[in-house]
This record gives sequence, structure tokens and C-alpha cells, in this order.
Amino acid sequence: MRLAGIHAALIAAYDDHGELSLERQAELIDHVLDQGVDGLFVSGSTGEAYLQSADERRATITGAVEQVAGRGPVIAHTGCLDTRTSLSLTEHAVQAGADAVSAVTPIYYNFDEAQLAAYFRELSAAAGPTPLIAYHIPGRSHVDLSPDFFLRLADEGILQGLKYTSTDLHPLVEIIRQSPPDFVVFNGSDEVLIGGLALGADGGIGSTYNVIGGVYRQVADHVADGDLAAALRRQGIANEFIAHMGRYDFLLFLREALRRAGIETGHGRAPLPAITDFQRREIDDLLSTLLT
Ligand code: NAY
Repeated sequence: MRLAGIHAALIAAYDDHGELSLERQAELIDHVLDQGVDGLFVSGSTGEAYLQSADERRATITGAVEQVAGRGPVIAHTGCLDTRTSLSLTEHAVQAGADAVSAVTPIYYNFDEAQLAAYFRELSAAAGPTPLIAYHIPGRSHVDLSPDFFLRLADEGILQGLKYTSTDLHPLVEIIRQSPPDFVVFNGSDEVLIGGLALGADGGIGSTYNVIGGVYRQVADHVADGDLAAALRRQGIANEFIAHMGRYDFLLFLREALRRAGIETGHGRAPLPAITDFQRREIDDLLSTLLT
């Protein structure tokens, strides 16, 4: 399956007791795919990867592959702080039938470039022929790496792609310009999807695609048609949504927006905040004008 296009970074779905709910996840997946997105990115930041056990992440990935059932690519995020668990999740994702695996650079211990490169080499060996997509998100990981780091691993055949999550598009354009022709680049900051695609990114992966996936579908289609003015109008709708989301925890806001659309995903895991009644009313009022 060709890796490209619009991929929703799937929200974690919990039941009313805070346990993983594959039933709710299945409903969410259908809702997301019905909006016209091409595929899914599961167990990432939006999927609360770092708030879940390895077993929960395995179940999430298997459940997603089964529910998507070939309707589009499933990229499984298998990154962890430690190599051992990342390898175990990677082997599991491959066996489960994920179309690609992806990993955030390990955080917290200030690993140097040689250690991070070794991490990706081990994951690549575990992934075998399944593509490995590095996940660069310096705003959250606080691991800042230059384009050269990713380009070297691309040339070595370790990385087959990069999910680039930053609004600074200069490194992105250098990676697109200098990487091997079949290297896949995903734009990861939803507010600049138009820019990433216009510069040659192969697609986008984002949290807000869970709710307004159809808007991003149109951004991508207009860019592909060369109609940047129309793409910009759609990007503007997305950016208004994101600007409002910025007043809240992003997952709290997205869960409430999904709830309004009839999709229940429970509450994010503490220490993520639980929604208050006041916030619920406020977000509902806001979205009733914004999404009509
Ligand atoms: C993932 O792994 O779940 C993602 O791809 C998350 C990407 C999001 N980035 C961050 C920093 O949270 O979708 C974006 C982001 O919410 C959006 O651009 C609005 O800022």
C-alpha cells in the first residue's frame, strides 16, 4: 500500500471507567475514515502513547488494523523511552499487519545523535521490510535534530520516511529537497498543511483530522490540483478551529468535538485534565457556530 495522503492521528478511546475501549475505537475509526481521510496514525501523541501500557498499545494497534481492514494505510507509532519496549512493539505492529511503523526520538536522558541513530537502526532491523518513519516533534520531545541526521539515516536505508511536526518549514524543505526520491515525508503541524504539501510533502498526519478530516481532504485535493487559493480558504477554516482549540488542552477539546458528532471516547488519562461542565458548555457553544 502506497504511503502518502491524509492520516488522522487517532485519539485514544476509553470506556466510562477509563479502560481502553476497542468498541469505541472502532466507531471512531469509521467516523474518521468516512470523512475522507486516507489512513491512520495510531498510538502516537494524540493516541496518548506515553500514558498507556505496552499491552494497551499492542491492543490499540491490532484493533486499528482489524477495523481499518485494508481501507487505507495504518502507521503504528511504536516509539518508547527504551529500545527494548520499542522493539517489542515494533515486532508486534509488523505481525499485526501495520503498513509502516514510526517512532518519536527517545526523550528525557538527552541522548546524543549516535545513540538516537543506534535506536533507529535497531528498530529498522526489527521492522524488516516494513517502512520505518522517524517522528520529529521537537516542540514536545525537546529533541532537536538537524535535517542532516534524518538524511544520513535515509541514505543508509534505515529510514523510509519522516513525520515532521513543526511549523518551521525550512528544515522540512531541505529534507524534501535532499532525501532519496522514494523517501516519504508527512507534514505534522496541521496549521501549515498547505505549506508542507506545496513544498512537496507526501501527506499530512494530524490530531485535528479526527474532527475536521474533510477540511484537510479538501486542502490536499486543492493543492494537488494546483488551486492554492482554494486550498488556503480551507486551511483558514482549519486554523480557526485550531486557534479555538489552543485555549484548552487539545485532547480535551477534540474529545468534546467528537462527542458532539456522536462519537464518545471517554476522558484523557490523568494527568491530562478532565473536562468541566463549564468547559463543556463553552466548547459546545463555540463549536455550534464554528462547525455549522
Ligand atoms: C500524533 O502523534 O498524535 C500527532 O501527529 C500529533 C500532531 C499534533 N502535534 C502536537 C504538537 O500535538 O496535530 C498536531 C497539532 O495538534 C496540531 O497541529 C495543532 O497544533
